Amino acid sequence: MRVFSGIQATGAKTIGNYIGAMRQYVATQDENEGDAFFCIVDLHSITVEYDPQDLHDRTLDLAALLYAVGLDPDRCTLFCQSHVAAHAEAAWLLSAVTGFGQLGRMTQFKEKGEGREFVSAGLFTYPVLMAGDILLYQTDIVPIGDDQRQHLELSRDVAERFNSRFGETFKVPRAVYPTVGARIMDLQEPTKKMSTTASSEQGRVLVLDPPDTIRKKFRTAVTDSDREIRYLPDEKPGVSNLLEILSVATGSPIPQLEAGYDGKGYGDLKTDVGEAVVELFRPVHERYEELRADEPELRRLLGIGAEKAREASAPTLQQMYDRMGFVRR
Ligand code: AQP
Repeated sequence: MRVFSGIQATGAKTIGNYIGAMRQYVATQDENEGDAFFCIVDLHSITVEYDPQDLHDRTLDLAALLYAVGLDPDRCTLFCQSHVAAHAEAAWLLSAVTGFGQLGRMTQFKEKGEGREFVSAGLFTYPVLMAGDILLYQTDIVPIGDDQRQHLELSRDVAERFNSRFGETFKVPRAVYPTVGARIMDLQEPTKKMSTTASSEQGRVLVLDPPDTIRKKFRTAVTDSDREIRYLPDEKPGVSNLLEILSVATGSPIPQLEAGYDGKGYGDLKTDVGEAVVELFRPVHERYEELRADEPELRRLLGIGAEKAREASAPTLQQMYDRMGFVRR
């Protein structure tokens, strides 16, 4: 089964990115050895205001982090989007079969563009680039968080439209979401998604936050004025979010956790989640420091990944050009 997923090189990565994406990457790598492709989508990162030096450093930070959480360069392909020119080419070709109206309905475009003086054309067309990322690899499954649902639907529509206009070219990919934690919520505003860019410092927990910072953020998480520890996402979003995080960090199912808190208060839950997350990330922190210190090795590994990705994507790109009527040689 071919797996593909992309992750942006902007901002420090949150526990939401870890649960929604990275953890699934490692699981799908293990289940589909040699057939999983993960992409640091650096071209996506320029669609909003950014600093070039920051993009450069964050790209290497993210590569180190992805290896630290368990991606294995011998068993999967990790690469940077900008290293494989096919991605930019595919985006342009696919723009011919992407509707302007459909792009305008993307909620992420509306949210990220709202209230800004300058909204880049790239922010609008970003989902086309994403569709190309996925389709170039004849992908079967795309492990993502719930917030990417609409973009994945668009990728499927684009694949179908291309196939019916130019002939069967792409596999139509299917998304896979984590069973628990598909949408980790902001700790201070638990009705909103925890976000790299939109959440406040206290509202988001970073994978690389120091242990005491992690503990403090959970201790000050917003819950409600009730006392009962129950998993009711609509009525008790704060408590339910903490239970989901605890469930992922400990491996215990939510009903079992709920039962264990009979007679206990929110303070106990917050302390336990904090400790469980500190333990979850402890080995990641250690591996990250080692990997990040060796920049030449990171670049070497990304180079090998890019080579494999170029090889895997080239036949599909060639087919796209051929089917669309281009004279190539
Ligand atoms: N809160 C979340 N819960 C579960 N999954 C999440 N993801 C993001 N936030 C959550 C998943 O992480 C993957 C990579 O995301 P990305 O960094 O490429 O871009 P994003 O989705 O835009 O991430 P952020 O952190 O939310 O940044 P902002 O808010 O700036 O856009 C994706 O699979 C995503 O679903």
